[in-house]
Amino acid sequence: MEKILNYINGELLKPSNGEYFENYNPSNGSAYSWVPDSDKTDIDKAVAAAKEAFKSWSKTSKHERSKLLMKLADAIEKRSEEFIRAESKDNGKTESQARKVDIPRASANLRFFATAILHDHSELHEMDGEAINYTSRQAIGVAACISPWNLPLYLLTWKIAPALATGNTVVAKPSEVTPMTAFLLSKICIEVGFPKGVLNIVHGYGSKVGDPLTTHVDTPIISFTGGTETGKHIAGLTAPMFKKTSLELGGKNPNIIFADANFDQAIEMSVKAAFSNQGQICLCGSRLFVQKEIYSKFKAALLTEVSKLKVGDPKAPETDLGAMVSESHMKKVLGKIEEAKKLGGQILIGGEREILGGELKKGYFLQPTVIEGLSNDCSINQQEIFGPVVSLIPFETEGEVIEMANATKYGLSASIFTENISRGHRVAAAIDAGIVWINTWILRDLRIPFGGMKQSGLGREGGFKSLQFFTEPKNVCLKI
Ligand code: TXE
Repeated sequence: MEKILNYINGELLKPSNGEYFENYNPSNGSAYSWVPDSDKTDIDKAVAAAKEAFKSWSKTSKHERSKLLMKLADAIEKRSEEFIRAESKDNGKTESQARKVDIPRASANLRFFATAILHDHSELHEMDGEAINYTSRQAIGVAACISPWNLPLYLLTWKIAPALATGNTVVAKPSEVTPMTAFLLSKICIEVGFPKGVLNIVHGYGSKVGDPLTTHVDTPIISFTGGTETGKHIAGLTAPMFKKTSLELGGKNPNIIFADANFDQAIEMSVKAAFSNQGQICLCGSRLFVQKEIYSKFKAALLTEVSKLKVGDPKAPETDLGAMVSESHMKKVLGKIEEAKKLGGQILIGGEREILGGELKKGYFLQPTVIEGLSNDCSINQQEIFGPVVSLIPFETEGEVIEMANATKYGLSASIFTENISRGHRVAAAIDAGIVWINTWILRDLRIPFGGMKQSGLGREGGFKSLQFFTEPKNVCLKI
């Protein structure tokens, strides 16, 4: 089995302790590579390398940094089929999802921030002839970038691109469950001659590698995407150290269908919002609120569409849902479905593990599942399940659905389907969420602020928000 290696100071290195753990292919349940079981020693080495590299990288011109990031983007694009196959094998997601979304977005993230730095501007405040204030923004130091397993290369590049573009150096920690495409990226860095120490990638378990990274005295910036509990843990450790922290956490996003919605569009988007990437996207619409007048018709059409979804081999182009990321995550989701039944929920479709034949018989496949009959305040409608499970909830009035939509600890995103434009804007304004879509879902412009309210996170990423996060403003006041 292939051994994945850490990428530290421009070299591919074994973990200092020589230990590895197994990495599984979720579609057949078998181990296929070894992941470094790194620890504090590796983190210390990586941070030291990044700190040293910061001295020169922070002084390179924007054009030079931009050119190097564009080279990385081009190299990923050139080898995109290899990345697509690797992402699908490592994560269980369909190759078509990786081809359409994950891998093109990784290149797009790098290109977006490589060019954004060329179009940024600074502020100037004049004081009526008495003084001029100008505000410059400078790189901060070593950024710790911690990414999850659901969109492995996509979310890793979403963090490292703005961090590097603004002149910081990086120690990245990909999820231990999906390390492969980050490993491929480190090989590409070597191929394109990325300067040593500027990007470092250390693999390993969350707390064993994550804690020494986030609490390291030389990592003043932390960018994290993952579960809310881990986010709380990181915030608790790093707040007393006054680190600049961005936390992108979970969601329990409402998808609201009014009776006057474009029916076909609402059905199509609701299916996509519930089951894309096996429901393992923080933006998934897992609470589906449908207005009473159309509830029965909507439910019937939804079930018809869900019954057409094909769970199968992630490599096959006709597959809609691939495998869940890990056995433990699949079991967690199955446990939530059992809990839903105990709470009185009716499973309208799905609800079981899908056993496929041949080589895939031990794969972690789940059926797309629709549940009805649960109150909005029960655990299933309050906790992030992060699987192909959607809960149908009827509502009568606009006021009632706004109240239910907001009655969670999360506030990441929401979708509203209505042909009444005033209602669309009114409900969007009333919903506690960082991102609201009207008549669509997950339509993303990389310039928009991305992030959540309440326990969905802290801060915003995206566009100039990311450039601001990874830089420190400094105001200079010049007396005239
Ligand atoms: O996430 P973790 P898990 C949600 C989803 C899921 C739950 C748990 O509900 O069921 O979180 O998933 C690293 N210091 N989301 O346990 O642990 C870890 O190694 C520093 C939502 O897999 O939060 C990985 O790289 N880092 C979500 C990253 O944190 C630590 C995406 C995320 O893993 C760490 C994934 C520590 N002490 C899960 N402990 C989203 N919002 O998109 C772990 N990590």
